[in-house]
Amino acid sequence: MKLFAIVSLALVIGACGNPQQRQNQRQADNYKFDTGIKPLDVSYTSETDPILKDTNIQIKVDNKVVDLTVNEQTGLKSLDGHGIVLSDDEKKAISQFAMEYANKQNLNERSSNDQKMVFSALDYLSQMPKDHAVTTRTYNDLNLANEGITCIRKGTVVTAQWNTRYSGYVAENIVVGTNWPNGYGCMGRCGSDCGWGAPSAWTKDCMDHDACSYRNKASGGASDPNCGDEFNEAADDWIGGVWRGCRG
Ligand SMILES: [Ca+2]
Ligand SMILES: [Ca+2]
Repeated sequence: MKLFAIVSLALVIGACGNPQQRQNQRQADNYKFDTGIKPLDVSYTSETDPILKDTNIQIKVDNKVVDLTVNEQTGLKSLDGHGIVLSDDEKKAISQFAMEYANKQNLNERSSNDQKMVFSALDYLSQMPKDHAVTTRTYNDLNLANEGITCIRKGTVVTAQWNTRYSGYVAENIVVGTNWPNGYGCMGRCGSDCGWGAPSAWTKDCMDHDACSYRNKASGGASDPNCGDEFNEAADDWIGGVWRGCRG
């Protein structure tokens, strides 16, 4: 009888603790990118807390590290690049890794949010403006410049707004989804050009960034000092826009 009581108590304690549910879910993968000079290692780890619904993603290229925290309900919470600047080869390596990852995971609309976030984070970093330093930013506070995640729909007219080194405010009315030349197809889509079919987000901050970087490149301006801030403000859109339902 006493033994039965002890066994029962142990079962009850075991059920309450339920280590299966509380354990963080970890994923990781890596890739070697051949630059022709020395190979670059790219990797990611992600760890999801099933209670808080927070996922910490760490992306490494060579010895450079970017940390992101994403919440299943609120989207991108923070992005910390520890002040790194990515070279063209490093961005190419991250872009290749994003493709490898998407192929391996068979990324599609029905993929998990975690998988979409890892892919979008890699895709975002691969499009970093030249000489742009990735610093620490949080995405909980919205202001006039960072409009959070505002969905836009293909075929509608949106007023893109941005600033440059010389001009405090520039605005232009643009039809969402219109194709501009030199890699600017699908205006308003988060990501370069029209992508290749992976789920994409279409948002206001991504339109602002597209328009800023197209107009500045077209006029010979550098992308970072003019559009680095628009790029920062589009991070939450790029990474969380798909699961917010901003499908264009
Ligand atoms: Ca935003
Ligand atoms: Ca700007």
